[in-house]
Amino acid sequence: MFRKILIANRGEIALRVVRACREMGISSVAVHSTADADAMHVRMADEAICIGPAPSVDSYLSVPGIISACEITGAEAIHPGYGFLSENANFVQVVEDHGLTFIGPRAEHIRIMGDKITAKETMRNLGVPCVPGSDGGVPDLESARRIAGEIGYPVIVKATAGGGGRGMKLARDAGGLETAFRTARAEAKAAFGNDEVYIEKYLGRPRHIEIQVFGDGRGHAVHLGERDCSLQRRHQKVLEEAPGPAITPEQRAEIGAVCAEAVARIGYAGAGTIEFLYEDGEFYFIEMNTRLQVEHPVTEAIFNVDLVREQIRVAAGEPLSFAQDDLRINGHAIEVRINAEKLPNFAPCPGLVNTFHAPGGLGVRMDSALYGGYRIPPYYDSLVAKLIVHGRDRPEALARLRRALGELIIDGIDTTVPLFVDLLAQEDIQRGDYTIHWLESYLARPQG
Ligand code: MV4
Repeated sequence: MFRKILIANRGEIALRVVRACREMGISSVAVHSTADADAMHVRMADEAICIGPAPSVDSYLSVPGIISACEITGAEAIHPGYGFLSENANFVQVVEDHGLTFIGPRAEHIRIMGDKITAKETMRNLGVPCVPGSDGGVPDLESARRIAGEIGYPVIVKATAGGGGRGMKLARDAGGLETAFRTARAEAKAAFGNDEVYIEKYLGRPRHIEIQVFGDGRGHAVHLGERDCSLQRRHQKVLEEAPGPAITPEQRAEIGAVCAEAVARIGYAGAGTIEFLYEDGEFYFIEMNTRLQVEHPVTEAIFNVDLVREQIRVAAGEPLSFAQDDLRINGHAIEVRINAEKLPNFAPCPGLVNTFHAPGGLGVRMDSALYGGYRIPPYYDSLVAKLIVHGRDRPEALARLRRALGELIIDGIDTTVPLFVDLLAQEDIQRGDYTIHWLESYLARPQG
């Protein structure tokens, strides 16, 4: 096992990794920008090292800075958290070239899943059900017309280098295809330097369901069910829950087995998420994320596992500490993402936190790097806390979430907490009856 791990991240996820390291008897190294000298992850880690100025490109994204920090501190492995360098195949290569261990999948698997056409082709060949569409890239408008005609309108044109909602254009009918195709290509070229696009049948009212998988890197893998992450605004998740309110145990077992088998066959190492659109009882693969996700705690809650501990074990060459048959769902979990943002426009709202009081009690987990007197810097993501509740069933989890939100105090800045109080009063939310469009349409309503 590693003696020392460097955490190439900040905020609540850096703290999450520090906690796993401490429980495993592993020493932790925080890295930080000059703007984060007072950050909680710096205080909580065993050691901390400044790697550059405030802008992420000069600090949390600085490959030389992070590699140097490992050499100075003697860290043997790097946990990337999410975002930043977590899905950068070139970074993984550099880490390995320096004799260090990346806590995550191999560079090859990150590269495959980072190119959405290659990801889809790989998954289809592994037996994972995909959205009907072009098999591969669409080189010109003529091919686009032929393919769209075959699969039927509406269709969506997506950038292979995109993902997470970036670089997508909808064509409702044949008349809209030329504009969708041309603008998707132009935007992809400008944003990613790669104008390759593909076409899919557009699904009108799906849910976003993602399957948590875990591979040991030696051809064995398990799944940990699904999360329903349909409640999103501008492709940012707002609330996630597990299990998915619309998914039956039979569907879970079936799609879960397909996903575990797929990642086992490619020899995948560590945590991964296979994203699907789910409509009328069917799953359609869209993308795979090769990192630990923000919303991993809802899965940890219902399966009673520590996913970061498992990532570290697998990276150190140890086996997973559970088999598929050991994994049983216990109850229901919900996470809300508390952002330093001012409603109703979600404008970023950094600044001084005067008072911070985290809720507690049975079934309540608060992952946050906030503290009273902390000044939230304006340079980074606005996520400041994740409140995760766990109950015996969904109604109990909802009641616990309402209760916990009432205990939470964050004074001095605006947050998205009032939105969650409002959402909990909505019948659709209470019934679990929502698609990927529910939240945006709720926010567009006069009273919402
Ligand atoms: C789609 C789709 C409908 N049909 N693909 C957006 C993010 C990216 N991961 C995939 N996205 C979508 N792909 C087909 N064929 C609708 C979306 C989509 C969406 C997906 C998940 C969660 C929220 C969303 C909001 C708008 C559009």
